[in-house]
Amino acid sequence: MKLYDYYRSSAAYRVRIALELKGLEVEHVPVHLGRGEQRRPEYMAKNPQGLAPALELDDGTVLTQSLAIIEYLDALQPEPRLVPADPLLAAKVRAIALAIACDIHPLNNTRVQAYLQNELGQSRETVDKWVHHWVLTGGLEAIERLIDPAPFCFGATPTLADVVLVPQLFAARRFATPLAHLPKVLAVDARCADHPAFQAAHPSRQADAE
Ligand SMILES: N[C@@H](CCC(=O)N[C@@H](CS)C(=O)NCC(=O)O)C(=O)O
Repeated sequence: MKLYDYYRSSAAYRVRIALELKGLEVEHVPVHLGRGEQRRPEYMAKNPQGLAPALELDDGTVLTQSLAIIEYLDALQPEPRLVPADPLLAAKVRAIALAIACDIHPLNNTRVQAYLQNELGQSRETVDKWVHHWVLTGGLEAIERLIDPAPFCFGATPTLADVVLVPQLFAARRFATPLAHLPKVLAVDARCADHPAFQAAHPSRQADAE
């Protein structure tokens, strides 16, 4: 399998954590988002959304959308399970993952920030204010109230909730989002930082890191 990846893409980082947790090896193919490689025709042919990540299977099938890719990996190799078998717990885990992937991340994505600055003429300061507002309000501040760390978001082992939360915190720090008022979220992040799979997937450990 090939993962079309970019070291500091939080969506690609989610998939890297899932692969590491499951011990699955892939070839990493860097797509430099800063240079716009995601919009090259060769890449658009694989992912018509022009976003990272994409996972190309050995038969050439290409999967897009990080959560769909992770659910595929969870079905392919069920241990360790990232979406719990218990339906109630699964719903709680998916709620965190979806809150981040659907409600937070799209508002701090590169293309959204670039549009605010370049097309709508907003200053970097205003864009940072936008990012902080949408990442925190109804976002990480709500997640602080939804998780139940023990020590991961929902128990003794990482789930999809942790896999999606950690990259969002990496992105939040990149844009200097204040996080000190989120002790439960920070405790989960600190626990994950000690886990070898999360360490191996960290942006700073990727071959294309700058
Ligand atoms: N919902 C998508 C989001 C993918 C996404 O937005 N990827 C970002 C990097 S984190 C990207 O490729 N951005 C490039 C751009 O905005 O042009 C997923 O989960 O895979």
